[in-house]
Amino acid sequence: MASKKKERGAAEPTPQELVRYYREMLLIRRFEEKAGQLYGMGLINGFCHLYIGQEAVVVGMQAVAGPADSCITSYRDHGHMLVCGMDPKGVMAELTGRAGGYSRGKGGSMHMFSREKRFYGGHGIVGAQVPLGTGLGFAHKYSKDNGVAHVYCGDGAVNQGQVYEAFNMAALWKLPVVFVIENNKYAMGTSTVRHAAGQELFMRGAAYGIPGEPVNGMSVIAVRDAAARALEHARSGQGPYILEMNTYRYRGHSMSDPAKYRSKEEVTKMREQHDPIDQLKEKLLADQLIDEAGLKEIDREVKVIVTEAAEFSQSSPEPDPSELWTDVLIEA
Ligand SMILES: Cc1ncc(C[n+]2csc(CCOP(=O)(O)OP(=O)(O)O)c2C)c(N)n1
Ligand SMILES: [Mg+2]
Repeated sequence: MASKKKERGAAEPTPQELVRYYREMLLIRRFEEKAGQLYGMGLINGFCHLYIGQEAVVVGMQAVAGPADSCITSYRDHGHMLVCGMDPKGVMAELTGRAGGYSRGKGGSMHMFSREKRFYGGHGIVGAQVPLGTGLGFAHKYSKDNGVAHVYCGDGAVNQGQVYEAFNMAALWKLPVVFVIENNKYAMGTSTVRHAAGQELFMRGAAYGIPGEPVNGMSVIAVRDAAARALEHARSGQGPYILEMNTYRYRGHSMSDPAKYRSKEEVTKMREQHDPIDQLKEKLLADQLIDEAGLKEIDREVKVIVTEAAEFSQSSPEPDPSELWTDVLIEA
């Protein structure tokens, strides 16, 4: 039942796996910093929501994902795409609205998909991905492919009515879905204390008999452990599971957020004391799983990937004007 933790988690991560998680989190961080820069230079237009601070959540979830699992999230989606294995060049080029982008430059930051990588968006309507993701869970069950749908949403999104319709059906039909609530403490400028009746968001499925647990979303190891438990539950036919990831975003809601609703001290404290990348780096060094030279090499590799993505996002041409008429209506 809700909030009751089961004993079983993931097997201990190997040193190689821990280093991989570090690399993946760093890739997201550097990619997002670069996207922020390109936005500042006027090369990215429209909305752009960065994932900086929340990296451990998607990296820990994907660490124990199954080969057929699918993923769907909100507009804060760049990190999810990178960890699902989508090409950083295609993601960055979509941000700059170029033909080489995942939606051929016509979708932008919030609207990218890859059926090949089983990433189903990128959704700008708050909460809309939750029923869609429940549908992915239905598809997994119907096709018996042993997959689980990883359905991400924010703390603000869980106040949406459609989320509870989805919870009801997912529980009723025992669909293989893990609902991942990324509680970064704010929905735009409104804190959870001001927008949510009850702060235990992992309990929000209790009326439907959906188990839930709170997770330290700043620790990739804690996320991985909870993810293994939740995915096992869903994959074995016991129905949906809720994970409330307690996390934090360092940047504004979107690039156009003056951030007047929280203090600089609050952000600094999270960055300095709870950063997911720094914490894992310290562990890797303390356990002698890597040395300073090894860390520098990862830094360098990540920088190359991000630089190449940024270059591609500027050299790829803008979509041809004829593209205005494609993908608008589909023949019946
Ligand atoms: C249905 C709907 N209502 C309002 C908005 C405007 N809006 C965009 S993001 C957002 C806040 C969502 O916060 P949360 O779910 O916590 O996600 P986060 O941005 O923190 O990742 C709002 C109200 C929207 N896009 N869609
Ligand atoms: Mg939020």
